[in-house]
Amino acid sequence: MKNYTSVQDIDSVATWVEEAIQLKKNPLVDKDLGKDKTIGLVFFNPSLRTRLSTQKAALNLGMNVMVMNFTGEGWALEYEDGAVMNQGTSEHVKEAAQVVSQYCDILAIRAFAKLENREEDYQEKVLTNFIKYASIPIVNMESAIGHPLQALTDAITITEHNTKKRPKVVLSWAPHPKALPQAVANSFVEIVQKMDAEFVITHPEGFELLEKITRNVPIEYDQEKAFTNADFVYVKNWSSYKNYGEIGKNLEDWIITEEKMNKTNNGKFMHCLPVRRNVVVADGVLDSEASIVIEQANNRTYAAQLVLKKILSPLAPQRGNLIL
Ligand code: AN0
Ligand code: CP
Repeated sequence: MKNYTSVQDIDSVATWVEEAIQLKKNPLVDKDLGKDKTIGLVFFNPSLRTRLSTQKAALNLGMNVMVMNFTGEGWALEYEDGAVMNQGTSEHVKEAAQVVSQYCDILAIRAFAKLENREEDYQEKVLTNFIKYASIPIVNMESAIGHPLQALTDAITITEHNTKKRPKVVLSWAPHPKALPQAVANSFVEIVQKMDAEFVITHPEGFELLEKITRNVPIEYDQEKAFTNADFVYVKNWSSYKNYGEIGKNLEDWIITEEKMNKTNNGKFMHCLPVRRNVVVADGVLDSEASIVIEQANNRTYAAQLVLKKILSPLAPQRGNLIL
């Protein structure tokens, strides 16, 4: 595999999930695969899980890791072709991407949606320009449109906790005081469509995700109805796609409570984290047995490790038949 930029890069979710579960059992099985190889992790936004789990995954594969925070530390990058750079930007992505390609063997990038201009965000200019100008494989650590490392993690976590042939999975919108991107929800929707599940999305009217992504997944505007008999409740806030970046008004009632979870079939509570307690979800749910968010975060390491392994395998020196 060259790049991992979207859930669409996964050829078989079931196979990848199985491979990741095997890696979790024996994380050091490929500890020499990345020997003398370096991964660069480039952040344009904050992170706890993505930064540490991707680093941990690389270390399990024997790689060296370099981390660069652009916010406050890197040069402000320019992305426009032919720009006259007499304003705020100091370096063009053309040079930056080529330079980093000389220091690293794989480059992972986090660049969130800015939520000001939908067309600009959905063009993914940071990710696509790095892919265009870098000469090394690129991994998406959450772009404007998607968070495929999180989605693979979520598929692993659902599979591990699933007891049914076809579980009911609900993606529920929840309130948040600040506008958040659609990326996590988008990638979750894409991956669940590739799994054997009964899938329902519930959100207030006006919070429909891009139709090209949700396709024919049923949308239920009555949250409690959606929760009925759910085996997994995956909770995430996102700001409106339609009224781009708007957070809505008087939607506090969409918080996840114990009463709502009681409608489910002993359902598990999932969230990618970070989560705002008692805004998105009540303490009683997050601290209950139903919550699997900590294990979910643990699985970030194995999702990242599987992706890096798939990228590294063709890069590793081919060992011919050993002559003893
Ligand atoms: C980010 C988001 O919603 O995309 C990152 C989640 C993994 N969340 C926040 O900014 C709180
Ligand atoms: N879930 C997730 O991506 O967390 P971070 O933003 O802390 O990396």
